[in-house]
Order: sequence, then C-alpha cells, then structure tokens
Amino acid sequence: MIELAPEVRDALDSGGAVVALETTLVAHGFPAGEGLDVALEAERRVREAGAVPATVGVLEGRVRVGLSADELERFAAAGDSARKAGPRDLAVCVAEGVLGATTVGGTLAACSLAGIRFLGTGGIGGVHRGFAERADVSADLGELARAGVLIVSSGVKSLLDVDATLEALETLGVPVLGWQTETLPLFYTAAGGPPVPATVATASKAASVALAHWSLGRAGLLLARPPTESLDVEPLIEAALADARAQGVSGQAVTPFVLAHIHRETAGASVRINKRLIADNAALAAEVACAYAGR
Ligand code: PSU
Ligand code: MN
Repeated sequence: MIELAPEVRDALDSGGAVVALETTLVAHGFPAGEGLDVALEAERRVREAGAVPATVGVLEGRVRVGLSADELERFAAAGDSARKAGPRDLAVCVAEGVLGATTVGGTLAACSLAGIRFLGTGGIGGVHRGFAERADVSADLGELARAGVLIVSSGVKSLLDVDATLEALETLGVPVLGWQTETLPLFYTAAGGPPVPATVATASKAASVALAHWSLGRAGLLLARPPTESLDVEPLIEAALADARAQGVSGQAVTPFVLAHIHRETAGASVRINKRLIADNAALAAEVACAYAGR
C-alpha cells in the first residue's frame, strides 16, 4: 500500500537525511506546465544540501514515497485532473487507483508511515478567513499535531486567517520557530505577521529543538522561513476570496482558486516568488535534516 523508493529506504535505514516534498503544489499550485520545474528544482536543492528528496503522491493504487522525474511529470501534467489528496483522501485514491496529489497533510501522513522527519513546502494550510460562518480548517493542522515531522514553510498561506492559525497551532501543541525572524512570515510577504513564540538562528538549533520536542513525546513543528523576495498581495487576496464566494467555490477548491487568481494578476511576480520560496524552504529542510542526522 505504501512503497518507498530504494534510495529513500536506504537513506532511512542508515539514519541519513531525508526530506519529504508534496505533490499538490506540483499539480494544483502553478499555471499549467510549470509544476514540473518546481518539483525538480526542490529535489535538486535537497540533494545539493546533502539530503535525499522523497516526493510523495498516490500513483496506481499505492502511496509512493520518492518519485522518478517521469512520475513527477505525471503529476505536473495532470493538473486539475489529479485529486487533491489530504489525509482523508489517501484511502479512496489507493482503493480506486486514482492519481492523488498529496497536500501537506497527506504528505505528513505518509511521513508518519515511512519514518520521515522533515518536510519542505511553500505555505501550510490553516484556519480559513470567515471560519465562524464556515468551519474550514485545513487538515494540515490536525496532521501536524499527530506526525513527528518538522515542516519548513514560509509561514501559513496569507489567504488564511493568519492569527487564528497561529492560535490553532498553539492549541494543538505545535511549536512555531521563526527562522532568523521574530514574526511569522506571510507566505509571499516576509514582514508584518504576528510574533512567533521562538526564534532559531541556525539549522543545528532547529534540529536540537526538534530532537527535544520528539524526545518529550511530542509530534510536529513548524520552522517558518521568510521569503527572500516579498510582494504585498493582500488586495488581490481579498478580491480572490470575494470571487470565490460569489462563484460558490468552497472546501478544497479555495486554495488553488485563490493562488491561480494571484498568479494571473501579478504577471508572473507571484509565480517567481512562490517557486523560489518552495526551493529555498526545501533546501533549509535538508540542512536541518542533515544537522539532525549528524547530531
Ligand atoms: N503551498 C504552496 N502551494 C500550494 C499549497 C501549499 O505554495 O498549492 C497546498 C499545500 O498542499 C497545502 C494545501 O497542504 O495547499 C492546503 O490546502 P487546504 O487549505 O485546502 O487544506
Ligand atoms: Mn479546507
């Protein structure tokens, strides 16, 4: 049901550094034809930092951990025809042989099974704006509370209610570590977020906090790295969310809808920033994984 690529299995067996990557952003996160580059570049940066990449997706009835370039291309080419696979969707994708592009939550579930401790992504899901009227809370959060994995992301996606998401992470007992920053990055924007409860300055510090957290019997952690280049997309987010409401877009479709809107309206700037932050986060996840492996 779950199948690890030989390279990933060997690295895990020998206590080496492995970084999981998700496929939702490959299939649903970018304009058609651009997802493959994102996936390959994230893998390249993980290797360059000395770790083994393990991109996760559901393919031909199996949760696969570690994909070939041809397999990554299948996710990129599928676009919207790939199912967005959160934790609740894995079983249906496996049983029905549906191509499942795993979200952060779906990827975390695979990490728990495979014994992978590190994951790199763009921005995690969280508490959506307007949650008082419609209780939309990403399954990324619940899974982070269960899986013993450190995620590197540029904070939480700013299309969410960022403050409510930070509160929810506290409720779930998930440490949020600012990477050389005292405020939570806002995905496309580095500054202006709420204060983080702790800051780390080096990969080995992040690894030692993770080790302590796991030794205390706890689960997930978030290491929040600000994007190198920033863009203020707040007005676009508000317009996109209003559009989504007007068109009746809800549930799993909201995040890709809003990202596509922003990508269209910023004439390539948000795509460039999003690609870069995903690759940089993957590289940092690999640095922390290496520091942890060499402890
Ligand atoms: N980060 C990106 N692009 C994305 C996502 C994250 O840069 O497309 C995806 C992740 O897979 C995340 C998901 O798990 O969006 C959250 O979706 P939702 O809010 O529906 O749970
Ligand atoms: Mn949701």
